[in-house]
Amino acid sequence: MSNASQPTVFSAEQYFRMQPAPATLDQDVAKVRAFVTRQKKDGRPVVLVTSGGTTVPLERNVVRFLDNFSAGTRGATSAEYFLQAGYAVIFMHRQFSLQPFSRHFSHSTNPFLDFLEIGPSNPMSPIEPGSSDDGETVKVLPSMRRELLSVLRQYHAVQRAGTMLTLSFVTVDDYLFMLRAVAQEMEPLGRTAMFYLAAAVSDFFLPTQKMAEHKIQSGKGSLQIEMDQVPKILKPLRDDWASEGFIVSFKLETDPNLLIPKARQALERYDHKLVIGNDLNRRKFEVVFVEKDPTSKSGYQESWVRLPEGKQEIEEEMIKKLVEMHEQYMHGR
Ligand code: PAZ
Repeated sequence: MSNASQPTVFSAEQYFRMQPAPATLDQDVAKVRAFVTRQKKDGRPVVLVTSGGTTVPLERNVVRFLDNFSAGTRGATSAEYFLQAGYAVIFMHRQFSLQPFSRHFSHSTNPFLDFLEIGPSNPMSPIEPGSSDDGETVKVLPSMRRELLSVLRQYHAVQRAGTMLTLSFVTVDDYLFMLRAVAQEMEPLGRTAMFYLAAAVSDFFLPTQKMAEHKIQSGKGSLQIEMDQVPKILKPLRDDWASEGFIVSFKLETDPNLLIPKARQALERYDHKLVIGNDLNRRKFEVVFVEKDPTSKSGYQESWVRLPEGKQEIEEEMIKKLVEMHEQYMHGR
C-alpha cells in the first residue's frame, strides 16, 4: 500500500456517511430500545460501559488488522460494581474480551477446567443432570466452591432482574456506529444516563475506499500505510446524541507527565463531565479524576483515587465516587 494521498480529517457526519455500518446494528438497537424503556419505567439509572480495544482492518477481505491494547478488565470489573450500586448496565465490549462475572474465571488466569473434577454420580439419583452413562459426574473442587457460588449468585440475580444488556464490537467502525446508536437510544433517560467510556479506541483508521480488497502481498518488501484520523466523537456525543448524559471518558498515557495536561485538554475541547486519567503501568493502583472547576486557580480540579490496602480492585473505589458524583448531577447540583 502506498502513501500517495494526504491524511484527511473527517467530521463525524462524513465518517458515518462514508464507512459501512455493522450488519447487526438494527437488531442491537431494537434490544437497546426495549432495555432502556424497561429501565426507565423501573426508575433505574443506566450506564453505558464500553470496554476492550477496537481493530482497524487493513484489507476489505480482512486478514490483517491493527489492534488496540486492552483486555477489558477495567470495563468488566466496573460493570459489576455499577450493577451492585443499582444501575442497569449496557455493556458494550470487544468480542472475546473480558465480561462481568465470567472474568473471574478467565481462561488465561483462572481456567475453569482446573477447578472441576470428575466424581461418581449419586447412585440414589439415576437421572442426575450431567452424569454420564458410566456413573460419573462433574463436580467443583471444594476449595473453589465458595468463590464460584458467590459469583454465580450475583450473575443469576442480574439475569433475573434483567439489568444487564451485552453488545459486542470488533472494528472501530462497529464501535462508533454502535456508540452513536446506543447514545441516541439513551437520550430519553436525560440526566439518569451515564457514559463510562473505558474502551481503548483507535485514533486512526483506513477508509474503506482506500483499503486493498484482497490480502496485501509481501512482494514489494516493506509496507507503508497511511491512516486517517478517526473523528473526535465526544463532541457530537456531548452536543447532539446525549446532551444531558453524565459523560466520563478515559485518557491512557505511558508518560505520566502527560496525564493531567491531556485530560485537561480533553475537557477543554469537549466540555464533558469528567476525564479519568490512567498511566499504563499504574492503572490498577491509581487513577486521577480530572474535572473543570471554575473556582480553582487552574480552572480544574484533580483528585487521585488509589487502591486501598487490603482491597483487590480499584474499580470499587472509582465507581463509589462516580455514583456520588452522578447522584449530585441527577439532582441538579
Ligand atoms: O482493559 P484494561 O483494563 O486492560 O485497560 C483499561 C484501559 C487502560 C484501556 C482504560 O482504563 C482506558 O484508559 N481507556 C481509554 C484508552 C484511551 O486513552 O483511548
